[in-house]
Amino acid sequence: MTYARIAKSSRYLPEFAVSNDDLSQIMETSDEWIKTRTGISSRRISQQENTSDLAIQVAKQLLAGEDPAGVDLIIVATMSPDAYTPATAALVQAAVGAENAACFDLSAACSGFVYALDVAEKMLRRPGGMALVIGAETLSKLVDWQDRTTAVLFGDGAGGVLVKNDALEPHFLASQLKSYGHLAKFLSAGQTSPQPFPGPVTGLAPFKMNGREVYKFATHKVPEVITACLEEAGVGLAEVDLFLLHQANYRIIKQVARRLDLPEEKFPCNIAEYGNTSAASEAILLAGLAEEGKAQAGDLVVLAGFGGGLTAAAQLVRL
Ligand code: B82
Repeated sequence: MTYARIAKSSRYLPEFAVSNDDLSQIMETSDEWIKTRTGISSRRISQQENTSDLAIQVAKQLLAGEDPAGVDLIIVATMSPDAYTPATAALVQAAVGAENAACFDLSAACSGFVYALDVAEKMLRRPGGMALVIGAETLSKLVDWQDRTTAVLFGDGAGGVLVKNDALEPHFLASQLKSYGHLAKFLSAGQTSPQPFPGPVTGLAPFKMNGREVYKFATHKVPEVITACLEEAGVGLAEVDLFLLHQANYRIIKQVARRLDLPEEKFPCNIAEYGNTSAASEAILLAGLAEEGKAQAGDLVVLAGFGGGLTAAAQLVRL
């Protein structure tokens, strides 16, 4: 009997950085306004690359030194896929030559990476098997640059992990995947509408967010799913080394730490640099911390996502 574990993490951010001051040139906003409400200073914006291009960079880094034919599964968590079909994961498959992999995209917005990691762990039954779990977004293509309340929030990027089923002990210790469909209207992007017959194919609607409602949701539900997840594993809050939360807003992260009565130092953030990258955010954070040696093998980590759906998800993993 072997168990799945996170063997490697990686991230890829588009080159082009857009600062708050840059945004204040094209809309009525300011660095001070954005920073104090969100914690964001800058975000990366993709100019030429689509979501699959970002995901492919991550996949290539994850598979360096591995046989791509040994990959059983590729899941791309995204709310900004290249297309409705083909799946972004299929484009990743072709780029890395993972000819034996089952490939699909997973749509759970900013909870998508945690959802996908849980699905991958449960699907990856072959001893020695491998899965790529990637969160990738080009949210800039869903931004209404006339709407200063949402346009300043989002960024593009990708992060992911290589999951290997070769551990002698469990590394995925508990998970809570929650959805609250009755709250769906509070956060949407890419809304479509039925066409009159016979009508042209039309575009997607941009981001719409009821900030007050989603903020209330996040600050109440995230502590709840984290607590339930730890209870399921029989692990105490104090035993956890790091809480890697979706990077939506630094006030949410501070508030969650406060509600759990934990020091903010256990909640590392990169929202200042990259803004809200939805499904990519926890994976980008994890890979960055691993690069800096701040997340290491053996660490006990909670990953927590929350977003459109509305959804909230938490997972306890031993790195
Ligand atoms: S906000 O409503 O404008 N606000 C909180 C009252 C500012 C202090 C706001 C802002 Br600005 C940015 C993000 C949120 C927020 O609550 N985001 C989310 C909540 C739940 C799920 C996902 C998100 C997300 O933004 O991804 C509120």
